[in-house]
Amino acid sequence: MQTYDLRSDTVTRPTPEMKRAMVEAPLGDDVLGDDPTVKRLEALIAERTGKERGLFFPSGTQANQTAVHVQAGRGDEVLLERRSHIFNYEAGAPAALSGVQLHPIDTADGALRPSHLEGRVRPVDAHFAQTRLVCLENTHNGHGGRIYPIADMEALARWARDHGLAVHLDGARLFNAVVASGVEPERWAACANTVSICLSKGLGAPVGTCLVGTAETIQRARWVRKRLGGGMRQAGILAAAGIHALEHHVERLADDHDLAKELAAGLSELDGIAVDIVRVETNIVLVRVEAPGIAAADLVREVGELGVRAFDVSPSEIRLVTHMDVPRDAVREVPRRFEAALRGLRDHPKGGRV
Ligand code: TLP
Repeated sequence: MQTYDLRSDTVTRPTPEMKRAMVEAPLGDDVLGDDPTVKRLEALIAERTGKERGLFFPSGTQANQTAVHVQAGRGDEVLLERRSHIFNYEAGAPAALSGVQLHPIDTADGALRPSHLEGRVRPVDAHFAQTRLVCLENTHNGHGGRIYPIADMEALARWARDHGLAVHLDGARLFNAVVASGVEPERWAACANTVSICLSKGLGAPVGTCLVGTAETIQRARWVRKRLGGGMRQAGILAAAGIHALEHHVERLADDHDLAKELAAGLSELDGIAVDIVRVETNIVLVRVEAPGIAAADLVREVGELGVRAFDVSPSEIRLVTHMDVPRDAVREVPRRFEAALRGLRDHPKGGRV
């Protein structure tokens, strides 16, 4: 039986061409500053984002946490959206590694606007944590891959500058936003002091994230990366995959977006689940489970037995992520298997199949 792994766009495997680029890459010791392929990737990503420097990290989490660390200190406060990755899925790192206080703010679509932040910058007074940094996310994972409207991000950036705050953009899926909106990466990146961009999500590299910013910020980030154990030696073998991804896998993200929209349309026709099709802007589909007595985790288990892998992200929500390794016939097969799983759960509540 064909399986469809829609748990994340992190599950992709390197293509034969990408593997060839990795094997053929010239290498050196990157901790000693000698790896030409890492340097090439860092220069390429800096150029694409219009920033002075780039720095290659093993993961998005380490890049985000380094950005937090270099822009906020112990006891400082960081403003961010409540469903953001930095707040929810980075193992408590802002507290554990940087000693910062996070101030999560609710939004309807993941985009922080000046109106959300007005009055949240704490006074300069010994009673208060000092507000230093705002973290943004684009596309927004927790809000189903929503794109941050560029005009809103530009307004937020102006507001942050006027209030003396630094801005970090978690752009793990920035190129999904670029391809879906047509807004160039430089324009998004201009809204932030630092931007992290993952190569290991929809772009299909096995490992790696780049952080970009000014030469001075990236120099400090290099120290923090080393301290966190992120200094890698012949890392060019991984950076080569990142270069290949940037050169060959950006435009094709549009296929993932089309597939997500078609999947959403198919799933929205089923009884017992609901999909807000207009909210599917990139490669993530959030499915709401509305069948009485059926929890998202039950449906994930049931559909998993039918060869469709997904994650429940709340008691009533399932996340499906499209990527380059999802066969096209998923458009027909995945809704069919969801329908069968829902039927199975209705006939045998609690997954008690006999
Ligand atoms: N997201 C993963 C999980 O951690 C949830 C996924 O499957 O989507 N920023 C954003 C917006 C992300 O979605 C992720 C990974 C990261 C940062 C962290 O990247 P890694 O996994 O490389 O540390």
